[in-house]
Amino acid sequence: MSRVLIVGSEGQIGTQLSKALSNRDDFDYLFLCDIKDKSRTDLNYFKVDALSYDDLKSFIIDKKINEVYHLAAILSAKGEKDPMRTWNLNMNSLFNILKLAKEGIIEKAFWPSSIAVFGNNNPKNDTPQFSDKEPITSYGISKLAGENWCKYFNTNYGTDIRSIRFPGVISYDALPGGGTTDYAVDIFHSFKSKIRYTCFLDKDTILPMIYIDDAIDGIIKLMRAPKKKLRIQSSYNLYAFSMSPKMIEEELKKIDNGFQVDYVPDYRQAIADSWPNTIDDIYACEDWDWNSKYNFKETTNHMLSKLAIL
Ligand code: AKB
Repeated sequence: MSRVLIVGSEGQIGTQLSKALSNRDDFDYLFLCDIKDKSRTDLNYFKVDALSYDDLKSFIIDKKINEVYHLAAILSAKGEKDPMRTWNLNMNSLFNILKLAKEGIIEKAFWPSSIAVFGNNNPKNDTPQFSDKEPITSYGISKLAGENWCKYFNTNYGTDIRSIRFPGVISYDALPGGGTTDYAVDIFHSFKSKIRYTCFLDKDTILPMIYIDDAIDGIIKLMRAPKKKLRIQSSYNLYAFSMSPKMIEEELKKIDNGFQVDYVPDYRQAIADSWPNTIDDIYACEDWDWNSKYNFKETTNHMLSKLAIL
Protein backbone atom coordinates (compact mmCIF):
# COMPACT_ATOMS: atom_id res chain seq x y z
CA MET A 1 0.00 0.00 0.00
CA SER A 2 1.15 3.56 -0.67
CA ARG A 3 1.24 6.76 1.28
CA VAL A 4 0.76 9.38 -1.40
CA LEU A 5 1.67 13.07 -1.65
CA ILE A 6 0.42 15.46 -4.35
CA VAL A 7 2.78 18.45 -4.67
CA GLY A 8 0.99 21.37 -6.36
CA SER A 9 -2.41 20.04 -5.28
CA GLU A 10 -4.23 23.33 -5.85
CA GLY A 11 -3.51 23.61 -9.57
CA GLN A 12 -5.50 22.50 -12.59
CA ILE A 13 -4.46 18.83 -12.57
CA GLY A 14 -3.79 18.65 -8.81
CA THR A 15 -7.35 19.63 -7.86
CA GLN A 16 -8.87 16.84 -9.91
CA LEU A 17 -6.19 14.27 -9.10
CA SER A 18 -6.73 14.90 -5.36
CA LYS A 19 -10.42 14.10 -5.74
CA ALA A 20 -9.79 11.04 -7.87
CA LEU A 21 -7.17 9.57 -5.54
CA SER A 22 -9.21 10.33 -2.43
CA ASN A 23 -11.97 8.13 -3.87
CA ARG A 24 -9.67 5.14 -4.37
CA ASP A 25 -8.93 2.47 -1.80
CA ASP A 26 -5.62 1.12 -3.12
CA PHE A 27 -3.44 3.26 -0.87
CA ASP A 28 -3.31 4.12 2.83
CA TYR A 29 -3.03 7.90 3.04
CA LEU A 30 -3.31 10.92 0.77
CA PHE A 31 -1.52 14.16 1.64
CA LEU A 32 -1.79 17.37 -0.37
CA CYS A 33 0.67 20.23 -0.43
CA ASP A 34 1.07 23.51 -2.25
CA ILE A 35 2.45 26.98 -1.63
CA LYS A 36 -1.00 28.42 -0.77
CA ASP A 37 -2.09 28.92 2.84
CA LYS A 38 -5.22 26.81 2.47
CA SER A 39 -6.63 24.12 0.22
CA ARG A 40 -9.95 24.47 -1.54
CA THR A 41 -10.62 20.87 -0.50
CA ASP A 42 -11.24 19.47 2.94
CA LEU A 43 -8.54 16.84 2.37
CA ASN A 44 -5.31 16.48 4.34
CA TYR A 45 -3.52 19.69 3.23
CA PHE A 46 -0.15 21.21 4.27
CA LYS A 47 1.67 24.30 3.07
CA VAL A 48 5.07 23.14 1.79
CA ASP A 49 7.43 24.91 -0.61
CA ALA A 50 8.46 22.45 -3.34
CA LEU A 51 11.67 24.47 -3.79
CA SER A 52 12.82 23.76 -0.24
CA TYR A 53 14.62 20.41 -0.30
CA ASP A 54 14.88 20.30 3.50
CA ASP A 55 11.18 21.07 4.10
CA LEU A 56 10.09 18.57 1.50
CA LYS A 57 12.42 15.88 2.81
CA SER A 58 11.39 16.22 6.45
CA PHE A 59 7.70 16.34 5.50
CA ILE A 60 8.00 13.19 3.37
CA ILE A 61 9.97 11.33 6.04
CA ASP A 62 7.65 12.48 8.84
CA LYS A 63 4.52 11.35 6.99
CA LYS A 64 6.19 8.15 5.71
CA ILE A 65 5.26 9.05 2.13
CA ASN A 66 6.49 6.69 -0.58
CA GLU A 67 4.68 7.89 -3.72
CA VAL A 68 4.73 11.49 -4.99
CA TYR A 69 2.83 13.27 -7.78
CA HIS A 70 4.84 16.42 -8.43
CA LEU A 71 2.64 18.85 -10.39
CA ALA A 72 3.95 22.29 -9.38
CA ALA A 73 5.06 24.32 -12.42
CA ILE A 74 4.87 27.65 -14.20
CA LEU A 75 3.20 27.09 -17.60
CA SER A 76 4.17 28.21 -21.09
CA ALA A 77 2.59 31.67 -21.47
CA LYS A 78 3.15 32.95 -17.94
CA GLY A 79 6.64 31.45 -18.05
CA GLU A 80 7.66 33.85 -20.82
CA LYS A 81 7.10 36.82 -18.49
CA ASP A 82 9.99 35.65 -16.32
CA PRO A 83 11.93 32.84 -18.04
CA MET A 84 14.57 32.44 -15.32
CA ARG A 85 11.97 32.14 -12.54
CA THR A 86 10.19 29.52 -14.66
CA TRP A 87 13.40 27.54 -15.12
CA ASN A 88 14.20 27.81 -11.42
CA LEU A 89 10.82 26.60 -10.16
CA ASN A 90 10.26 23.92 -12.79
CA MET A 91 13.76 22.44 -12.61
CA ASN A 92 14.75 22.79 -8.98
CA SER A 93 11.47 21.45 -7.60
CA LEU A 94 11.91 18.42 -9.88
CA PHE A 95 15.51 17.96 -8.71
CA ASN A 96 14.25 17.81 -5.12
CA ILE A 97 11.97 14.91 -6.03
CA LEU A 98 14.68 13.17 -8.08
CA LYS A 99 17.18 13.45 -5.22
CA LEU A 100 14.67 12.03 -2.72
CA ALA A 101 14.03 9.14 -5.12
CA LYS A 102 17.76 8.53 -5.52
CA GLU A 103 18.15 8.45 -1.74
CA GLY A 104 15.42 5.78 -1.59
CA ILE A 105 13.08 8.04 0.44
CA ILE A 106 10.50 8.08 -2.39
CA GLU A 107 9.79 4.76 -4.15
CA LYS A 108 7.81 6.08 -7.09
CA ALA A 109 6.95 9.49 -8.54
CA PHE A 110 4.90 11.07 -11.31
CA TRP A 111 5.91 14.30 -13.04
CA PRO A 112 4.02 15.85 -15.98
CA SER A 113 5.83 16.96 -19.10
CA SER A 114 4.12 18.67 -22.03
CA ILE A 115 3.78 18.97 -25.80
CA ALA A 116 5.79 22.17 -25.17
CA VAL A 117 8.96 20.06 -25.51
CA PHE A 118 8.34 20.12 -29.26
CA GLY A 119 9.29 23.06 -31.43
CA ASN A 120 9.07 24.24 -34.99
CA ASN A 121 11.10 21.49 -36.63
CA ASN A 122 9.24 18.29 -35.81
CA PRO A 123 6.40 16.85 -37.93
CA LYS A 124 3.15 18.64 -36.96
CA ASN A 125 0.93 15.65 -37.59
CA ASP A 126 1.24 12.43 -35.59
CA THR A 127 4.34 13.87 -33.93
CA PRO A 128 6.35 10.77 -32.95
CA GLN A 129 7.69 9.93 -29.50
CA PHE A 130 11.27 10.38 -30.68
CA SER A 131 10.82 13.42 -32.92
CA ASP A 132 13.14 16.47 -32.92
CA LYS A 133 12.65 18.67 -29.88
CA GLU A 134 13.54 22.35 -30.05
CA PRO A 135 11.19 24.05 -27.56
CA ILE A 136 10.77 27.80 -27.96
CA THR A 137 9.60 28.65 -24.41
CA SER A 138 11.34 28.58 -21.05
CA TYR A 139 8.59 26.19 -19.90
CA GLY A 140 9.27 23.86 -22.85
CA ILE A 141 13.03 24.00 -22.26
CA SER A 142 12.51 23.13 -18.59
CA LYS A 143 10.17 20.25 -19.48
CA LEU A 144 12.62 18.82 -22.02
CA ALA A 145 15.51 19.08 -19.57
CA GLY A 146 13.30 17.55 -16.88
CA GLU A 147 12.43 14.61 -19.14
CA ASN A 148 16.11 13.94 -19.75
CA TRP A 149 16.89 14.17 -16.04
CA CYS A 150 14.08 11.69 -15.25
CA LYS A 151 15.62 9.30 -17.77
CA TYR A 152 19.10 9.91 -16.33
CA PHE A 153 18.00 9.14 -12.77
CA ASN A 154 15.91 6.12 -13.83
CA THR A 155 18.77 4.69 -15.88
CA ASN A 156 21.71 5.47 -13.62
CA TYR A 157 20.19 5.28 -10.15
CA GLY A 158 17.29 2.83 -10.66
CA THR A 159 14.64 5.37 -9.61
CA ASP A 160 11.01 4.95 -10.71
CA ILE A 161 9.94 8.35 -12.07
CA ARG A 162 7.07 8.19 -14.58
CA SER A 163 5.92 10.94 -16.88
CA ILE A 164 3.43 11.94 -19.58
CA ARG A 165 3.74 14.69 -22.21
CA PHE A 166 0.37 16.35 -21.76
CA PRO A 167 -1.54 18.14 -24.48
CA GLY A 168 -3.75 21.08 -23.38
CA VAL A 169 -5.94 19.95 -20.49
CA ILE A 170 -9.63 20.95 -20.52
CA SER A 171 -10.93 21.02 -16.94
CA TYR A 172 -14.11 22.06 -15.15
CA ASP A 173 -13.09 22.13 -11.48
CA ALA A 174 -10.03 24.34 -11.43
CA LEU A 175 -9.04 26.96 -13.95
CA PRO A 176 -5.68 26.54 -15.65
CA GLY A 177 -3.27 29.42 -15.09
CA GLY A 178 -0.79 30.81 -17.55
CA GLY A 179 -0.95 28.23 -20.34
CA THR A 180 -1.21 28.70 -24.11
CA THR A 181 -4.11 26.24 -24.23
CA ASP A 182 -6.10 28.04 -21.47
CA TYR A 183 -8.51 29.55 -24.01
CA ALA A 184 -10.17 26.12 -24.29
CA VAL A 185 -11.38 26.43 -20.68
CA ASP A 186 -11.85 30.23 -20.51
CA ILE A 187 -14.26 30.22 -23.48
CA PHE A 188 -16.72 27.99 -21.59
CA HIS A 189 -16.71 30.34 -18.60
CA SER A 190 -17.35 33.38 -20.82
CA PHE A 191 -20.17 31.49 -22.49
CA LYS A 192 -21.68 30.63 -19.12
CA SER A 193 -21.47 34.26 -17.98
CA LYS A 194 -22.81 35.47 -21.35
CA ILE A 195 -19.70 37.58 -21.89
CA ARG A 196 -18.20 38.18 -25.33
CA TYR A 197 -14.92 36.20 -25.47
CA THR A 198 -11.63 37.53 -26.84
CA CYS A 199 -9.45 34.62 -27.91
CA PHE A 200 -5.68 35.15 -27.88
CA LEU A 201 -5.16 32.53 -30.60
CA ASP A 202 -6.23 32.60 -34.22
CA LYS A 203 -9.54 30.84 -34.90
CA ASP A 204 -7.96 28.02 -36.94
CA THR A 205 -5.12 27.11 -34.58
CA ILE A 206 -5.26 23.34 -34.20
CA LEU A 207 -3.82 21.95 -30.97
CA PRO A 208 -3.96 18.56 -29.23
CA MET A 209 -6.19 18.55 -26.13
CA ILE A 210 -7.36 16.13 -23.48
CA TYR A 211 -10.36 16.17 -21.14
CA ILE A 212 -9.35 16.28 -17.46
CA ASP A 213 -11.03 12.95 -16.61
CA ASP A 214 -8.94 11.27 -19.32
CA ALA A 215 -5.78 13.06 -18.09
CA ILE A 216 -6.35 11.73 -14.55
CA ASP A 217 -7.13 8.26 -15.86
CA GLY A 218 -3.85 8.35 -17.82
CA ILE A 219 -1.82 9.32 -14.75
CA ILE A 220 -3.35 6.54 -12.64
CA LYS A 221 -2.94 3.94 -15.40
CA LEU A 222 0.72 4.83 -15.93
CA MET A 223 1.44 4.78 -12.19
CA ARG A 224 -0.23 1.39 -11.74
CA ALA A 225 1.47 -0.21 -14.78
CA PRO A 226 4.15 -2.86 -14.12
CA LYS A 227 7.56 -1.18 -14.27
CA LYS A 228 8.99 -3.83 -16.57
CA LYS A 229 6.44 -2.93 -19.27
CA LEU A 230 7.59 0.71 -19.48
CA ARG A 231 9.94 1.21 -22.43
CA ILE A 232 10.02 5.01 -22.11
CA GLN A 233 12.21 6.22 -19.24
CA SER A 234 11.68 9.92 -20.00
CA SER A 235 8.07 10.90 -20.82
CA TYR A 236 5.26 9.28 -22.84
CA ASN A 237 3.50 11.02 -25.75
CA LEU A 238 -0.24 11.08 -25.05
CA TYR A 239 -3.13 11.94 -27.36
CA ALA A 240 -6.90 12.32 -27.13
CA PHE A 241 -8.18 14.73 -29.83
CA SER A 242 -7.37 18.01 -31.60
CA MET A 243 -9.43 21.13 -32.05
CA SER A 244 -9.35 24.84 -32.91
CA PRO A 245 -10.99 27.81 -31.14
CA LYS A 246 -13.44 28.11 -34.03
CA MET A 247 -14.62 24.53 -33.45
CA ILE A 248 -15.63 25.32 -29.86
CA GLU A 249 -17.20 28.60 -30.90
CA GLU A 250 -19.37 26.73 -33.41
CA GLU A 251 -20.40 24.13 -30.80
CA LEU A 252 -21.36 26.84 -28.32
CA LYS A 253 -23.27 28.80 -30.97
CA LYS A 254 -25.48 25.75 -31.48
CA ILE A 255 -26.75 26.43 -27.95
CA ASP A 256 -26.75 30.23 -28.08
CA ASN A 257 -26.32 31.77 -31.48
CA GLY A 258 -25.78 35.18 -29.86
CA PHE A 259 -22.44 34.16 -28.33
CA GLN A 260 -19.62 36.25 -29.81
CA VAL A 261 -15.92 35.54 -30.06
CA ASP A 262 -13.24 37.96 -31.21
CA TYR A 263 -9.85 36.71 -32.33
CA VAL A 264 -6.92 38.88 -31.27
CA PRO A 265 -3.80 36.69 -31.47
CA ASP A 266 -0.92 37.81 -29.24
CA TYR A 267 2.53 36.41 -28.31
CA ARG A 268 0.90 33.07 -27.46
CA GLN A 269 0.18 32.45 -31.17
CA ALA A 270 3.86 31.76 -31.91
CA ILE A 271 3.96 29.31 -29.01
CA ALA A 272 0.86 27.48 -30.26
CA ASP A 273 2.23 27.45 -33.83
CA SER A 274 5.39 25.70 -32.63
CA TRP A 275 3.41 22.81 -31.07
CA PRO A 276 2.06 19.69 -32.81
CA ASN A 277 -1.41 19.38 -34.33
CA THR A 278 -1.75 15.69 -33.51
CA ILE A 279 0.38 13.23 -31.54
CA ASP A 280 1.43 9.64 -32.07
CA ASP A 281 0.99 7.92 -28.68
CA ILE A 282 1.62 4.33 -29.73
CA TYR A 283 4.06 3.68 -26.84
CA ALA A 284 1.45 4.69 -24.22
CA CYS A 285 -1.18 2.54 -25.96
CA GLU A 286 1.10 -0.50 -26.12
CA ASP A 287 2.93 -0.22 -22.79
CA TRP A 288 0.12 0.69 -20.41
CA ASP A 289 -3.10 0.32 -22.42
CA TRP A 290 -3.73 4.02 -22.89
CA ASN A 291 -7.02 4.69 -24.62
CA SER A 292 -8.80 8.04 -24.40
CA LYS A 293 -12.51 7.99 -23.61
CA TYR A 294 -13.45 11.57 -24.53
CA ASN A 295 -13.30 13.02 -28.04
CA PHE A 296 -13.99 16.68 -28.91
CA LYS A 297 -17.77 16.31 -28.89
CA GLU A 298 -17.88 14.33 -25.61
CA THR A 299 -15.52 16.79 -23.96
CA THR A 300 -17.69 19.74 -25.00
CA ASN A 301 -20.85 18.02 -23.73
CA HIS A 302 -19.21 17.13 -20.41
CA MET A 303 -17.88 20.66 -19.92
CA LEU A 304 -21.35 22.08 -20.56
CA SER A 305 -22.94 19.75 -18.06
CA LYS A 306 -20.20 20.04 -15.39
CA LEU A 307 -20.34 23.84 -15.58
CA ALA A 308 -24.14 23.60 -15.33
CA ILE A 309 -24.63 25.31 -18.66
CA LEU A 310 -26.91 22.57 -20.03
C1 AKB B 1 0.33 25.18 -21.56
O1 AKB B 1 -0.45 25.62 -22.41
O2 AKB B 1 1.37 25.74 -21.21
C2 AKB B 1 0.03 23.83 -20.97
C3 AKB B 1 0.72 22.74 -21.71
C4 AKB B 1 0.24 22.33 -23.04
O3 AKB B 1 1.65 22.19 -21.22
N1 AKB B 1 -1.38 23.60 -20.94
